Amino acid sequence: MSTPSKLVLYEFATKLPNGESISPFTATTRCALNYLGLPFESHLLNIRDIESVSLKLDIKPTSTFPDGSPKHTVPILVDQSSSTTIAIADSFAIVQYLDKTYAKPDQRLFTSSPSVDKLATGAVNTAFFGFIGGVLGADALGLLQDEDKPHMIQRNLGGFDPSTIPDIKGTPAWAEAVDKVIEAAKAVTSTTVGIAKEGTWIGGEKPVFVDFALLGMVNMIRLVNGEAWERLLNVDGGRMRRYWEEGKEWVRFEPEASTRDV
Ligand SMILES: N[C@@H](CCC(=O)N[C@@H](CS)C(=O)NCC(=O)O)C(=O)O
Repeated sequence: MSTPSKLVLYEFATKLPNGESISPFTATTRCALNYLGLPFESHLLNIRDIESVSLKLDIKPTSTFPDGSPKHTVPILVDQSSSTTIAIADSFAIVQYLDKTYAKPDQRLFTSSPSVDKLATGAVNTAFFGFIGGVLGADALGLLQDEDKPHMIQRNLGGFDPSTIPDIKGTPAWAEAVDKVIEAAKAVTSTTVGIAKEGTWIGGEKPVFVDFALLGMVNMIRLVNGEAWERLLNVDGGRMRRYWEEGKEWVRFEPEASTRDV
């Protein structure tokens, strides 16, 4: 195993103290880096600058905006530990690279079937995006840098501004909406209760990519809405709380190892 001299993770900056990103995908990648014990630096960008940074690094788009145009995303990992600089986007591709390059035999970051890992992660993402899309959209948008809001509304939301939805927090309708997303999240996490008996993780005794993806989602909800997060931690007879307690160390954002490009 080689030891990296320089790993940089690109994330997007928010209005939170220290600029910490709310992206579940950058948090997933942080989890993998910290789990492997790899030192790295976070570079915090404006969302609207992700494209120019990606083009400079010669990275291809990872997806498309709703209007079909190419979309570049964070996380981006840059590894300058060898003579050839390696730059990769997409959390799954990045963690595959880390697994191949840095994981010790007892630290494998995927199951024996990466396609099953990808399907499982898709289930986690689908269940949890109910929080952001339907319930916490305005809260999440409120944490973005002011200059990123027009980009988010125009490019990702087809011109729809979630902050125009009347604030229903504290009403029975709000409690009902949060109930629905908690149920959706529970449906996913409970699937593995009783199967993965050996430990906290979906991966069994040790976490794998889908565990990091779930921790990334839970972290996003923690940052966006503490009340919904508290309720989430109580699902599955407290399994979610144990999950968080054991994994929060890996998902941590270290401001002292970050630089702000905004
Ligand atoms: N499948 C990608 C998704 C990454 C993604 O959607 N990142 C968002 C931030 S959460 C992004 O960079 N968006 C750029 C934009 O909206 O212009 C991954 O797992 O890395």
